[in-house]
Amino acid sequence: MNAARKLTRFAERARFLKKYYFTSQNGIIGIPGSFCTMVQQPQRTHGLVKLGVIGAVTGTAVGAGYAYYKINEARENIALEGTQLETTLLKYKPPVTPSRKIASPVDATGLKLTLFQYQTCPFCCKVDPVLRKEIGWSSYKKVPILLTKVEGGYQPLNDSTMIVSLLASYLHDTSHKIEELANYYPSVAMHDENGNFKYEIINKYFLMFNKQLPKDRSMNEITEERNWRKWADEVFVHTLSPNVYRTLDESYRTFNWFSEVGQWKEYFPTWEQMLIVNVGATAMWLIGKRLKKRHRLKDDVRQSLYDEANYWLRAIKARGTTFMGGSKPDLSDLAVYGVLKSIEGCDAFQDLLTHTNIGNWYNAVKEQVETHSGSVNLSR
Ligand SMILES: N[C@@H](CCC(=O)N[C@@H](CS)C(=O)NCC(=O)O)C(=O)O
Ligand SMILES: *[C@@H]1O[C@H](CO)[C@@H](O)[C@H](O)[C@H]1NC(C)=O
Repeated sequence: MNAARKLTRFAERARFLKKYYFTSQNGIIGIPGSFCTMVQQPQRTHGLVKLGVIGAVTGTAVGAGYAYYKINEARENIALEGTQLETTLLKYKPPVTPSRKIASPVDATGLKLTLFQYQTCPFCCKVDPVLRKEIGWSSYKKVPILLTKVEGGYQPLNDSTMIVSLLASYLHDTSHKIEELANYYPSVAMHDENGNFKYEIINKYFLMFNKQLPKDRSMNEITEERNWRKWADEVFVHTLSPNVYRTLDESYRTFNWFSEVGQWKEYFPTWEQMLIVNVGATAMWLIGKRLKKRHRLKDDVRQSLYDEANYWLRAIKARGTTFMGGSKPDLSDLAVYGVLKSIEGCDAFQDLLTHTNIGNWYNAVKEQVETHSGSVNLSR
């Protein structure tokens, strides 16, 4: 099982998931990369085992060796429970060439940021609107990662939600240093509800207001914003994969779109690109079915997508404002927008526009994001 998991993860990260990244010279933004499978939990590989994709690897010898290794690893992980990772600075910038640089004329933050991302990854797209953002140098292996230039080096920031919370906290009170704020968001060792070991930034949805609550916002609004951001990460995002990889045909179209947006033609030889699209589309179509079960989507997965979108829209309607954040998008608007932005070129997105009213809200956020890129006052 574990060998299988390793192989799957390897395949995921391997060449066919080409990454690119971005630098913002004096402020905000980044852009395209490629695609994100959005299958993060290890349990997903059990399906693949059944599919016999890697049956041969699970020989008994390997199995026994692995079992021993795993038992030890599990013991060590239990000993780690509750401990925090040190936040380390990089002395030098990793030698990667940005695929795009953005210098905003209206930036007043003085921030120098480099975003490592996949263009069509929902988590990455969440960071995109606030700012935007390759990773052999990092022991944290997911994207997005944001590199921020600080005194004496570069501070890597790990998780999309934490990145957004940290930057919003910084913009709220720029007297704080980024590296100080990073210490307020520690990665803590823990075991999740399935007993899997992981590091979690427990307070990642919280902004550090430093005793000065924003004057124009009620406690209730702040709490709501947090809950909706959580909903975007824990509920809404899970409706995507089963939808964009719903049928083999759809899965192919989705991959062709990734290939376009990620400019795979420029980055891979034709044969490799074909391999990626074919293997990727097929694998994700299969994995999509597992994810549908795991996240208990309806038989008609589109319906689940529409239902969640409508749940979101009803809440905005109840407020009587254009955005969840009022007359300007707040961080929850940006989170939901980011998630949807990652599937903009998919059939599922078009269907969502025809079957729900989300287009008005989506375009309104889009306009704000596009006209405010580089602005300090993005989330007010
Ligand atoms: N909680 C993380 C999730 C990020 C994530 O799962 N990123 C995917 C791409 S969409 C990834 O890098 N996966 C590689 C892996 O899991 O090893 C966040 O919000 O940033
Ligand atoms: C990011 O993750 C790496 C590896 O898990 C860790 O060493 C580093 O301290 C983390 N960064 C922050 C800011 O927590």
